[in-house]
Amino acid sequence: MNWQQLWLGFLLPMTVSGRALGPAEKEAAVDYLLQYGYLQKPLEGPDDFRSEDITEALRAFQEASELPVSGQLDDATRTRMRQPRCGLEDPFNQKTLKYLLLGRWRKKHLTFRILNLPSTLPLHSARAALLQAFKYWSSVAPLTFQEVQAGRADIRLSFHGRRSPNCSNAFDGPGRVLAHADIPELGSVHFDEDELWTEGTYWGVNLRIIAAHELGHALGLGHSRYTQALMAPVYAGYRPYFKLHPDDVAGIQALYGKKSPEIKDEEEEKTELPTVSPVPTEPSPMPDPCSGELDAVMLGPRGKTYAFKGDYVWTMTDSGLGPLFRVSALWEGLPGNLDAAVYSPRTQWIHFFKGDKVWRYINFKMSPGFPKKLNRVEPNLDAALYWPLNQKVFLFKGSGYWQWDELARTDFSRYPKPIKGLFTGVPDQPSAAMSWRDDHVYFFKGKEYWRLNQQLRVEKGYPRNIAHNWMHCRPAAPDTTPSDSTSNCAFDCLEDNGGGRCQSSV
Ligand SMILES: [Ca+2]
Ligand SMILES: [Ca+2]
Ligand SMILES: [Zn+2]
Ligand SMILES: [Zn+2]
Repeated sequence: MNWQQLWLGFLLPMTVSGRALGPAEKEAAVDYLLQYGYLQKPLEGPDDFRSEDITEALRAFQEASELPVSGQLDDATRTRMRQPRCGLEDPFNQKTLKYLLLGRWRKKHLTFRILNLPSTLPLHSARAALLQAFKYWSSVAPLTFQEVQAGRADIRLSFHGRRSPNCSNAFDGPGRVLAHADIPELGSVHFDEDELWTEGTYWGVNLRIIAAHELGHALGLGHSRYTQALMAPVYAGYRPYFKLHPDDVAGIQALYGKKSPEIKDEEEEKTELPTVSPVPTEPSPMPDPCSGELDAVMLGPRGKTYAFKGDYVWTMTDSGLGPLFRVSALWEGLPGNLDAAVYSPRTQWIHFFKGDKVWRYINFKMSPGFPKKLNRVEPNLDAALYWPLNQKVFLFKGSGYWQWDELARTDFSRYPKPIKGLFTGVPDQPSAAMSWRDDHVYFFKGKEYWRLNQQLRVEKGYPRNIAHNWMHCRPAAPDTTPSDSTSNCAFDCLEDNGGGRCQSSV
């Protein structure tokens, strides 16, 4: 019996939300734990894993990822394993739980060479992003970096794909592993050429932040257990005002010392950088979350808020937006450009609507028999929401709504009813709607959103700006929307905390 069979044998009774996990999912999880150093193949004896070892590895991964430590392959764990990340292992510093040092250069003046650039960015933007990545480190440690155009360089940056003559470690296509790097004094920094590398936008993967992370490895830092640190293994998404975390600074200074003030001035002059320009705004199927316009929003399982636009979906958290995923990468078999999405905590079902079809998923798995034809309500819905007070799903189209009991045969003959008869002050043809974890119902249309009170009336001060309050996009000019002191952030809830710490703040 090989280790995979053993793993299946031991853990087959393990279920998530009442359903058994497929063998492929378990295998993928074991592969992940192996690949990133949470699980080691035994050096001698039978080539298999004991279930205790796998449980222990899952616990270590959950602890490092700040997830509930269950030792089970639960949904939160599997979702985290799907997130894009660095290709290096996570042998965290078990003693201090902070930065980990892997090695150091015996000199502080290093040369670097950019061997090629990604095709997804204008050359000057890509170069500027890479140069800025060096600057994060040289501004806090007494390091200088000098670019060379030819010949040997200490640090060599390049983009390669699934195969490369210069790398034994193939990349894996779009998503998952984004980049990897060698520790000192080797100096290779590799980026996956199949990623959508971007700058100045929430689209794709931010080249500057990932380059800074990989340079951290090239300079001798391992992964940090602070999920907000640059050196955290999982990509936390684009952050417009990105800065090094104190743990990143402490790590690099432990290797190379602190930067003295006079070196700082000299170095800043030398490496004066062009301003990093955002990607050109040519027509693209990639949505810009800052445009504010959405196809659908959903408060999903475990309090995660999803926003859908075109072929893409992203999560919205208290600290900003998660990375953009293709809809079909999360929910296999689901098309983009959805009409509406709604999750029901009563049934655990997620329903997606598009045209005259409806799809049902439990977490990320499509239920048998779906998609089905939508034949008792009109096609091309505008929006959908679950209302916890009566545990019904509401479907919206034009100026009307249907109220649907998922577990009973609903008589739709008296529907649609006028939206305005139940939801006072809400616009017709909403783009999206949801009940959120602050117990308020929200409607979205165009660039604006409305919040309703417990009597389902629009509250004073609405509509407000979606991009500003939900997407954390800063307007170029001071925002004149009436707001109180807490209105800048719609997300006072930490992710995955079960909703217990929610505060209403929009
Ligand atoms: Ca990849
Ligand atoms: Ca819609
Ligand atoms: Zn890394
Ligand atoms: Zn490589």
